[in-house]
Amino acid sequence: MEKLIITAALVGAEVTRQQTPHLPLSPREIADEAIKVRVAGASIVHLHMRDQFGNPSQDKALFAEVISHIQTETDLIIQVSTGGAVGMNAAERVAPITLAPEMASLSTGSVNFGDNVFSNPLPMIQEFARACQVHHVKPEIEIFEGGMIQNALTLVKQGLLHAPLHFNFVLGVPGGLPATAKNLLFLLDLIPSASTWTVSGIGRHQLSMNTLGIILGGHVRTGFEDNIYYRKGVLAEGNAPFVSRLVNLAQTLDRSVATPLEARKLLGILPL
Ligand code: KMH
Ligand code: ZN
Repeated sequence: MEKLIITAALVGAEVTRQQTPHLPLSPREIADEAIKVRVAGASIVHLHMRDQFGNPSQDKALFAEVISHIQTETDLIIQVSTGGAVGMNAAERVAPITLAPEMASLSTGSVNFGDNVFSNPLPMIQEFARACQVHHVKPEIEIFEGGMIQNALTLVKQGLLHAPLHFNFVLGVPGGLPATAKNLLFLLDLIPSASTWTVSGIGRHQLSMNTLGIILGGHVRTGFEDNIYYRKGVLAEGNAPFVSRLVNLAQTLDRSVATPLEARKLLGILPL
């Protein structure tokens, strides 16, 4: 199997300091968290920003500050979120792509998201995919439901996405596809064979979904965006302990962990 790429989704848009005191919020805190997960073995950081009140923000200046710290202090692959938070408009969401990071998330469909709807109409997806092309950003296609894969394939036909595609299956969002082995296998059957993929499990499903990702030859995403508990009732004291646990698990299962440079080659960001 190819080496394992570990993505750390450090912050997210939904988790609050009330839920966990360990959540990084300020640009410096987020950058420090990135350094810690790099030391632990992550090669990609998936980034959301928060404003001075801790609310989700797609402010370009905040992204620029954090990206500058991370690029100066690590060799991590930076993946900005274009999902932002439920209710944000397209102009807000696309803003960080214009900083030309190496990667950006791209959700290719709408899904119920708890009490809300994470809305991604096709024209918006096309706009974000075009922005990725203009700024030479590798999209990570976020899949919360099976039909989203079909939309991604439509964008391939339209010349807005190009193989090899990279997918992230986000399973277990309330209202989305549940985090089960059967659902993961179902999704894997739908993607083009040359694709790379990673898997994220929400809440208590994080570790089980990550374990399946390691065993099945995919890649894994961990971090506070998806889960704040290290184990039942015990808050993780940062994102790095999640990453360290996956590194240990991968070693136990005889899978080596990719460096950021190796991850760039596996994802086609750099030639092999
Ligand atoms: N916060 C969610 C509504 C992404 O980053 O691309 C969307 C999200 C997906 O987090
Ligand atoms: Zn996200």
